[in-house]
Amino acid sequence: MTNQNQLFLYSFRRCPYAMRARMALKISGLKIELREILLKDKPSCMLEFSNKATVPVLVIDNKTVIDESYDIMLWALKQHDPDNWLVMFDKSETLIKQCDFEFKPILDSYKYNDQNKELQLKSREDSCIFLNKIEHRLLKTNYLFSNEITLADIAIFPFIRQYAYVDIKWFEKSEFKAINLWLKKLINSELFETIMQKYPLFKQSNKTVFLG
Ligand SMILES: N[C@@H](CCC(=O)N[C@@H](CS)C(=O)NCC(=O)O)C(=O)O
Repeated sequence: MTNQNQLFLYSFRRCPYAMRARMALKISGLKIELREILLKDKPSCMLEFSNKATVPVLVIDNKTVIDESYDIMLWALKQHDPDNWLVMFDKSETLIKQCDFEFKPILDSYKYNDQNKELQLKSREDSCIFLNKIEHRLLKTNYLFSNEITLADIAIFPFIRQYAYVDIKWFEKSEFKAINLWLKKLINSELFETIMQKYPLFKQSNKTVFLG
């Protein structure tokens, strides 16, 4: 894989799945055309590449399509992994899957049930199983699997960020002190700031926009 391959990413700035894909693509150093879309107005060319109709979608050379964020991360880091994010890959897979398939539905229930306080509080309670797990890890090391950032931190933190902002005052005062510290470091990182910059919408802009 070289920079000669044409790569474009359909993305939505505030989507946590797209955030983790953009971070892995950015750290890989590959040149990526960024196609910022609106979820309520997806471009037909994106749907032609992937009828799943979710972001992120990575298109390689106009033919190969990767439309799962975790697979995009792995693909990018397999091309180039300058900070060794893949170093704990085998060990971190279970935790990432727990985030995606167990924590994420609870997060959605917590986030979208603000009209039903009882259900929201129940979701907050349920979320503690996963949060306790990562708090426990972060009491031992600066990041989830070591003292350096690895794949799991990047795959998981956009969802914890979303969770924290549902009720940031509560979260900051909660027992999850190590998570709070970890989250702040990742949110304030240069890499995250870079991938969170505002891009013009793909449909409106006639010019090619690159990630970063
Ligand atoms: N499993 C997918 C999930 C991606 C996903 O659900 N993305 C949301 C945005 S955060 C989406 O595109 N939803 C479609 C919609 O809202 O129309 C992945 O990891 O890429």
